[in-house]
Amino acid sequence: MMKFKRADFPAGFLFGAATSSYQIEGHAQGGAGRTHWDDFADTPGNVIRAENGDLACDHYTRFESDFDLLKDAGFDAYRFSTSWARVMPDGTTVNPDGLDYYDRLTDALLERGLKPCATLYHWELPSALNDLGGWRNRDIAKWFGEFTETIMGRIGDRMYSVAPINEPWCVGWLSHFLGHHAPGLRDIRATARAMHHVLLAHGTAIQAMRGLGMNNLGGVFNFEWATPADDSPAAIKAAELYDGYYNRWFLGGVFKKEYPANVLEGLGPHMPNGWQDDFDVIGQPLDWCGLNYYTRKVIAPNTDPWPSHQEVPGPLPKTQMGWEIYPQGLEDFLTRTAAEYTGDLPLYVTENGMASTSGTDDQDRIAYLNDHLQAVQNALSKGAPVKGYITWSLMDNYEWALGYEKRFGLLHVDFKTLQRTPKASYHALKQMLALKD
Ligand code: IFM
Repeated sequence: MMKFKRADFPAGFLFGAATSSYQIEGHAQGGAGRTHWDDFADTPGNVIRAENGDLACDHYTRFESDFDLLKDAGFDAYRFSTSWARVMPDGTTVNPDGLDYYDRLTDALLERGLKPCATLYHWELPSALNDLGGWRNRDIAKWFGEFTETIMGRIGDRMYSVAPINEPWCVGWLSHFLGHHAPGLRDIRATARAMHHVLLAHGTAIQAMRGLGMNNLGGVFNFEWATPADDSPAAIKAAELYDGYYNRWFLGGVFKKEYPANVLEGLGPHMPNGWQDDFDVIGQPLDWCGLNYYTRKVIAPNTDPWPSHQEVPGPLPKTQMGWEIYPQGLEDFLTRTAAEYTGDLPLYVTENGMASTSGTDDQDRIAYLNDHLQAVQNALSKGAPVKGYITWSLMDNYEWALGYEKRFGLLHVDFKTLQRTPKASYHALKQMLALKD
């Protein structure tokens, strides 16, 4: 069971569960357009068993009963994303069914007293826009602003909160430098451009939503703590660079209107012309900052070209993803973000959870959640203004290049029958959330 009660957290502290469109909806339904993730998954070798999100959890037709389960657990909020290609199949032309879908989904949340927390983009770009260069093309900011106006023009009046882009590091570095996600590039020039344009698009979307009169707008960033492999100056420098391009690039751009110097050493020569003039858009004031946190990495130097380092195995227990379990990193990121970047701005843990092979008796997930909620408590007691905790994920789903075998859900999904079965972690959280005094 959970070692906490809801009452152990400050009054009004929000608890929620998260998902994303492509990972659960069933992208082949409802007139959605082809995305660069579909192209990536159709390319041999990119995704385990070449699995894709065509059906996924069929949340597209089952969202009402999924929200019943969310409500029955006692959650306050639901973090979901809107698929650009469902709303605008070719990136620009509106699909009325797509807008209707998110309209119905929003009302279904509100009818159950759940707060809708939207993310505009969670990694599936219309292929037609990828054909034009995708995140490498500066025009993506304009296209994304138009998408933002279209979808939020329809549902923005009923959102509790909105963030433009889930995990900009994944859009930039993971997808253009490491090539692990769509569009699967390994190209430093593409990386520099995507790392910048993703923030330009973020700021453009914030401007668009302010123009619609919306508030409670934030950014959702992912973080990995970088631990030097040893005490040597070279290992410390390597870990600082990992911290720079993983964590500080995005917080620096948005909250300080500058990029870390150690990252610019490598990316600077490849940046688009005039990037220095974009920080007023990138640094649009926000109402909150969201932190997605799962793990740390142990970093050692190597002799490769920049960034000249590598991850080495760490000694801690690992999840099904092979990720070390390191709750201290969550406490440290919450306190460091407030101290160095955001001050009194509300912080939310917008994703945290683990993939596990333990099926419905997921005691390991309960332990993980307890340890990370303890980290939140520690950060609160040090003064970090943490206002909520949203776990990843409501249900087992499509874990991108790793297909359907990595299970992050509070609900087990049988991918043959699509039946949902609450796991022990679902029941434990339900019990915790009911303890209001
Ligand atoms: O499944 C992903 C999600 O799409 C973004 N954050 C991390 C999760 C687990 O890898």
